[in-house]
Amino acid sequence: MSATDFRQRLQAGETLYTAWCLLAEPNAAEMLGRQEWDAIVLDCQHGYIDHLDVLRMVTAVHGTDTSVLVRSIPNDEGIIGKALDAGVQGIIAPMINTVEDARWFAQASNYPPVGQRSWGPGRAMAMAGLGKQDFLHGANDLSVAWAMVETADALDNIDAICGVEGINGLFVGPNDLCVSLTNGEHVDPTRDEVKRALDVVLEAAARHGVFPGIFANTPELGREFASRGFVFISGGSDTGMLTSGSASLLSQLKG
Ligand code: 3PY
Ligand code: MG
Repeated sequence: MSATDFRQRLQAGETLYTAWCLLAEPNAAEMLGRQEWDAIVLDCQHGYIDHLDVLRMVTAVHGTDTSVLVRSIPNDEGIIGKALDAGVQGIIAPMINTVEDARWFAQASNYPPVGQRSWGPGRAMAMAGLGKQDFLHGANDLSVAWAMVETADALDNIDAICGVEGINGLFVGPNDLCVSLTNGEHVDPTRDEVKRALDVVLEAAARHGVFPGIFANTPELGREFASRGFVFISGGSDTGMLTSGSASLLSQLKG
């Protein structure tokens, strides 16, 4: 197993677990990379991670067996190209609600003829150990493009979204999905509306042969999602681990 095997491992039927980084701290990413996480996600949408941080965090994790993915920013194809050029194993694109959004995302993450990714993969090509020609022809299969399902619109358009060539996975954001399905009333991934929506996502993923992934707010939810058939599951953020680890230590210390 190596960090670059992310897509092959999913194809082989493994269920992979990822830590979620919000802090722009290469050393923290490296510490997570040295543990048993299959992957870490660098969150450029809600985390404090910018273009340059992505490069620094990817290189910090290099040398471990942990894969690195980036959650991109809506309507920002720059971060997608830069992250792929830095050698990440996948992009998780938020708020892919329509077939047009999915096409935009597939264009940004794939070289022609599938998309319009621009050439300049210095580090990614070195990591893959490939020359220019082989990288140009192989790169589209080296990473996974995850379209985030976070709204009622995305559910309505789910078949069109996963039918777009170059989209390899659906990744559910159950918090935003709950907000959307309850018209701004609730943010609770355990609600029945969300549970029913997860079946829609799992069935569409199976119909189209794309990977189903999901963000889990708690380990209990993560286990439930794995048993339902999700194959890529987030299991906690760096900030959450810092807070809960610190709270547990303090309570042991002070009694
Ligand atoms: C959501 O649950 O909406 C997410 O985007 C998870 O990060
Ligand atoms: Mg979200």
